[in-house]
Amino acid sequence: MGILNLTPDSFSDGGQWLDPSAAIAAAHRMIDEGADLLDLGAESTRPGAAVVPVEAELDRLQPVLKALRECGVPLSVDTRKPEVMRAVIDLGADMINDVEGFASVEAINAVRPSSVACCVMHMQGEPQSMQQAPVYEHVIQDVKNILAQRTERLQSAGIDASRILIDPGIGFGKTLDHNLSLLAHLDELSDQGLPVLIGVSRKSMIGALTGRSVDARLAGSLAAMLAAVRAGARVVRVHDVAATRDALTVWSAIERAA
Ligand code: HH2
Repeated sequence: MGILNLTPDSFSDGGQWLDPSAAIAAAHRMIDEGADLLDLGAESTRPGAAVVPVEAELDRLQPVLKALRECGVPLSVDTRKPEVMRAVIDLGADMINDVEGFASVEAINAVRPSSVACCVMHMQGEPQSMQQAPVYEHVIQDVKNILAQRTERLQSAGIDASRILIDPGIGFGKTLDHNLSLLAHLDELSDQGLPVLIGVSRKSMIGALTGRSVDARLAGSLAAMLAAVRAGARVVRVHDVAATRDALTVWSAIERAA
């Protein structure tokens, strides 16, 4: 899953794709490099990020979504606002990626009448404050329980399990140790065997482990990505599609020979 942030302030690629024609070109480049789907986001959720009004979020998304409708890969939209969900579904989005994990009835109602896939992500707290003091009794069990509650509510609302992915939300209200435990135990996150999506690309946990700045975290991101795939991740959300594709090609050839 290639990341396309249509934002001025995303932590690693903020401002690069604000111009729709640059964003559309970047999307085609990621598809050429082997992306199987794209995730379009118009509001940064990095720690401390400002909330973007609905109109501004839609103004950023609409031209890019319209231009990419026929691009040949499914389009996910990373949003936590029900109004934005409804509008992008009307524009042909294939998946809604909600970092609030469809916590609100409004979010559930926004996806219910459609056939879009739903990525249910776990976040403790709010982006403005989530990294201040995240606390869990037992991080894997706690995240698993919240994800199970959320996915059960979606299913009770009539959304089939085949439409649902889960994501432990690396860096969303988690310390380095929480992130590492979750990455090592991805296979334990769902009793139903729901597919796991993981986003670790260039994140601060890579910086904490390697001491590298955001623009020098590719090697660390690839290592985390492969570890996540080995632990059961089915979709990896990444900025560097070509390098990720190469790493996966080599790693899976070795796995097949084992
Ligand atoms: N991470 C980010 C945003 N959305 N969605 C899912 N499902 N999983 C993630 O791990 C995830 C996500 C944060 O990364 P990025 O989009 O690169 O930055 P920003 O939030 O600053 O735009």
